[in-house]
Amino acid sequence: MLLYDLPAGMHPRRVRIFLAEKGLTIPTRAVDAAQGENRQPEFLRLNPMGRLPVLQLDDGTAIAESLAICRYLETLHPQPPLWGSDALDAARVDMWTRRIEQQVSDPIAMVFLHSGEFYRGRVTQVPEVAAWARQNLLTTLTWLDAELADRRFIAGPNYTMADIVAQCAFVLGKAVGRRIPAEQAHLTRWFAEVTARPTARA
Ligand SMILES: N[C@@H](CCC(=O)N[C@@H](CS)C(=O)NCC(=O)O)C(=O)O
Repeated sequence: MLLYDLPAGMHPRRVRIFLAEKGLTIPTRAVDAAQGENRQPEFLRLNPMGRLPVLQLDDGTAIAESLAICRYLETLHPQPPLWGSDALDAARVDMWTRRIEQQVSDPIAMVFLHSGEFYRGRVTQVPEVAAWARQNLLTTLTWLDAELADRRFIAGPNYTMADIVAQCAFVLGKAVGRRIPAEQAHLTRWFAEVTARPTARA
């Protein structure tokens, strides 16, 4: 296997943390997106979307999409479970992973895409989209803070894929000026705990 990585990217970071939590090491190749390496024909053959991460299997098969890569690795290496340990648990993790991706991670990515320096000249940036996402996130964070009032992690008592997606989003959130407000005590407590894990800087 070979993992095509973008060290500064939010989505590739999900996979690196996932691997570290599993205690797995996979040969990794950093792709130079700043120089457009991910838009070259060789990379587009792996992922026509030109995005990272991509996991290439030994037979050449390429799996793109960070969640699909983690799901695949979870099936191969179920311990320690990061996607639930029975059907109900797995459904809860799926439910929360999807919610976090749609409500938190995608809007933070939108702020970055539509206002960040990296994407200037690479995509059509619409500042209003960034402003809308930035504003909308305030409501979302209030909701998530209340959700975390009575449980330790996003999907329940255990650290899961949903936490990984959320922590990676908030790391990017800090960089784009959408930090967790200090008064959101539950979310702040959760973020301090997940970012103190030895795997957080993988
Ligand atoms: N939904 C995809 C999103 C992948 C994505 O947007 N990756 C970004 C880095 S975080 C990327 O490759 N950006 C480089 C570019 O668009 O040129 C996933 O979960 O893997």
